[in-house]
Amino acid sequence: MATRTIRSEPYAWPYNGELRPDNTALIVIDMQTDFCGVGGYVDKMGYDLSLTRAPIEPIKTLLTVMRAQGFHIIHTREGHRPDLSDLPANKRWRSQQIGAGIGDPGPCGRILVRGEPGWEIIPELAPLPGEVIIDKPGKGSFCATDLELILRLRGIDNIVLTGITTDVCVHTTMREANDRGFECVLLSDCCGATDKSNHDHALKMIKMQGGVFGAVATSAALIEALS
Ligand code: C5J
Repeated sequence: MATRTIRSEPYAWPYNGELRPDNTALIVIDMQTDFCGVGGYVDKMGYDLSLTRAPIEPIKTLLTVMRAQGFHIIHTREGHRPDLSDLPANKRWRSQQIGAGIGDPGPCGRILVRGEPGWEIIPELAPLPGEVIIDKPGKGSFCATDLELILRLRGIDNIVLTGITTDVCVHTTMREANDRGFECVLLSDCCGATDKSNHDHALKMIKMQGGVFGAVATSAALIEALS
């Protein structure tokens, strides 16, 4: 079968040209009200929601294309158990310092707590029945989850990373995946950070050293390659 790659930096991804629906997963990270909705965690911290909402439409378009072609689709949600038994004390303390205490009541229910309205994935990007959802207590999607097991059982080698925030949960997940041998690409227009400069620098970091964590592309480049 012919090889297929996409236009990306600093190399054409994936490195071996083996881009297929059966060995490639799209991961949509933390597109929850708490990170991009009015009254959620990021809003309470006082950040500009337009930055974390920017990837919504590009991800929606990409989901339509990749779902139609049968790619694996995986969603993640950051959040804690209602009794907060999986919430490190320092994480809680730090969130309180910025006025958005994890576990405290807010306009969208208790902040970053599983089952609360703010913790839900936004309706525009709601998972379809059968799509995998990973609930994670931390930034990385591999920490204290069964994500790696699911990827290995499905024979997935390549991961397309999207979601929020570029510099925190998306970057941590990309680093974890890269260390486990997965071939990763981050789609720049399908990610957003609470700070534009952090977003830009997070992309720059990936491209160092020949692609130290993988590659960076746009959703247009991926869609073009899949057409
Ligand atoms: C953060 C995330 N920033 N999804 N979480 O706390 O990036």
